[in-house]
Amino acid sequence: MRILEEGLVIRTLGAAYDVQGPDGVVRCVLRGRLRRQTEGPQRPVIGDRVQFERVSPKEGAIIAILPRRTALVRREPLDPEKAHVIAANLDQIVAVFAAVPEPDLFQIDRYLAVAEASGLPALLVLNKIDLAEDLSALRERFAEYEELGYPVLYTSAVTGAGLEALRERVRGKISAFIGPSGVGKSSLLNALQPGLGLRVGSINPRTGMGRHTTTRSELIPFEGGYLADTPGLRDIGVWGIRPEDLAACFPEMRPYIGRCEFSDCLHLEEPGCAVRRAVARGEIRRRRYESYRRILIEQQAARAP
Ligand SMILES: Nc1nc2c(ncn2[C@@H]2O[C@H](COP(=O)(O)OP(=O)(O)OP(=O)(O)O)[C@@H](O)[C@H]2O)c(=O)[nH]1
Ligand SMILES: [Mg+2]
Ligand SMILES: [Zn+2]
Repeated sequence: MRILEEGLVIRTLGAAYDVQGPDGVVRCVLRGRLRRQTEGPQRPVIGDRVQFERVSPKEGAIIAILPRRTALVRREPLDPEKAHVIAANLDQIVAVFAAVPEPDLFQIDRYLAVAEASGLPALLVLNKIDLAEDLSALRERFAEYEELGYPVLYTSAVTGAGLEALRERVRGKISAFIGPSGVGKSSLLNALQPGLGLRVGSINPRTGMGRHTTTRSELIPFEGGYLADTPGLRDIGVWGIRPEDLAACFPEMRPYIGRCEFSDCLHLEEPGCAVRRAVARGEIRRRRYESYRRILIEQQAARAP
């Protein structure tokens, strides 16, 4: 008789998957229909709940992926219908940036838009505040994100500053740490969970940039939830959100959607645009609106032949 068990995919290793079962981690291969699909949404990803069959105490085969509650999705710029799922069943995104050198707000806007497009709440972490000369200026600069509803945390993996607040935010949830390479995602996880021993990169002193130290995503059990360490993303600009869906990824624009003269308004040059009227009246920050425009134009350029 076949006994099916249920578990959580915590690591993907090419053809194999580590599944957290009720009594430990089981290394699984894919079986049946799942195995014949080489790519796409039918492949297990971290965070997936799966049914597996054991072939030995520490080995098994995944039979089925259970329905996903949420999915962090990356789309092909040239074929937005083609979606790659990065992680399933996340509760939130922790978008990490280094406070020094000062992060590019446009890049932050792009990460937040990606979280919104996947329907995931996001919080913003500014790490390396031990290197910041003027923390209150930094706080002032990032207050606009708090106004939009994104919590902003100021942390240092070196001094431990802000780690308690971060711990509070991630406790009992499944959170993915995403952000550029070298900002300290793995370092923060190591600081939250002493003994974890994730590999941490060296920084090019000239550019201040990292070197893609983390190469694959994994879920780490943490205080009743899980933390996902992910590789630094070189470019989150090509995540292929559909043009007509982008405005809804900016929370401050949502109240104006559907109030424009044209129902297919992309809020660029169209007459009677409620979004641009709100920008002119100061109800939407011009800087954020410019980020919206830039993302839209980038996407269109990526899609053009
Ligand atoms: N001064 C300072 N340095 C830090 C801090 N956090 C991380 N670093 C350093 O930044 C470098 C990169 O840290 P990682 O944790 O590897 O960065 P990452 O975001 O995981 O990078 P990838 O895995 O490449 O995406 C390392 O040299 C860390 O020691 C911090 O809070 N303050
Ligand atoms: Mg890392
Ligand atoms: Zn409009």
